[in-house]
Amino acid sequence: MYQDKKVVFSGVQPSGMLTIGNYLGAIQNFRTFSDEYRCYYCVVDEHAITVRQDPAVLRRRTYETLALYIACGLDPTKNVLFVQSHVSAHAELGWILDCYAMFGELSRMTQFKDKSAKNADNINAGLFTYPVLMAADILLYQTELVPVGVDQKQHLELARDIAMRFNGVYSDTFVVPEGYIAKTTAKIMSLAEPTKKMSKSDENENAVVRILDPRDVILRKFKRAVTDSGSEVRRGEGKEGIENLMSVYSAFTGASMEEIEREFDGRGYGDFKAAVGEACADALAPIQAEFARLSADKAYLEQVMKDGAAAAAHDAQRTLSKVRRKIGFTELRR
Ligand code: AQP
Repeated sequence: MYQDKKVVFSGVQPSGMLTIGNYLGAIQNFRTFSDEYRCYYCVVDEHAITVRQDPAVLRRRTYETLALYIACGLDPTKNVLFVQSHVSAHAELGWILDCYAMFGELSRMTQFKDKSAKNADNINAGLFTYPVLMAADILLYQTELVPVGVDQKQHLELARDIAMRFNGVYSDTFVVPEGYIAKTTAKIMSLAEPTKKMSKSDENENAVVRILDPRDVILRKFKRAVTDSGSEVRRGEGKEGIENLMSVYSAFTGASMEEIEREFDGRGYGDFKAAVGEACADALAPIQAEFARLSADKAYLEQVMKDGAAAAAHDAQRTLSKVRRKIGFTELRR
């Protein structure tokens, strides 16, 4: 705990331009904790290199992701916003925790299986141990709550297991974190294949709506979204595409699923898709304007990075020192 406040930690990989899945499943919820909790929101660039990245693009996206955090309402004076590779304690605790995570449990991670299938020519050890680094990210700050999309639930369970295992061996060291998963937006689906998660690294541009997509692109992507052969806007068997669009519409307008069914009763898919596109574009417009303003001020973003790294490194060091002592590493005396 920091200054008697409970801690929230979460991160986003700069592995592509962020999607409305990242926004609705994660970032949108981040700011709800800023007043009550000590919040750490990290751009997890060390996770991003588990998949091959172009260095110049990774650098640019790291700045963009930080700027998007701020543009989405995360005030750097109220939240610790930082870049993972600027705080070496993450990699250090990651290695230590590797020695407390089991090969069998890592082999069961579905994201490892999915990403291995997608990157068959680069199934590197980092891809395999990714959830342990994620556990280190979380446990370093004595985190109580981790707001994430449902795809990260399994990794979060692992972080809890590692924390409990370590605490069991050495006495209480880590807070055991809880996940915070938003109800209707926990998994926004691909617009092209509505049974698959929307992912920022999807090669099919029509499958994803990006936070920075221009209005006409957003409208076009929703218009083309794959649905079903019916015409009624309602939930049900075989209607994953429509249900996904309803979740998006609900998230951007605040309407409940029942209200949406009533609002679009008898109006057909064309009308509904246009309304979803409009609602999404309207909600993203202020974020896009703020992003453009911030992107023009690199000095400001660098200052945020610097301040965030200093604050995070200071707090992370307290946990790391405790861990080092408990496992029997020697200390260098000054
Ligand atoms: N489609 C989604 N619906 C709801 N939440 C989502 N998240 C990701 N996609 C959706 C949540 O966004 C946060 C950041 O995700 P990440 O960058 O750590 O990586 P990811 O989960 O692997 O996201 P992507 O977009 O699928 O990235 P790539 O394509 O690089 O693998 C997390 O809280 C995640 O749950």
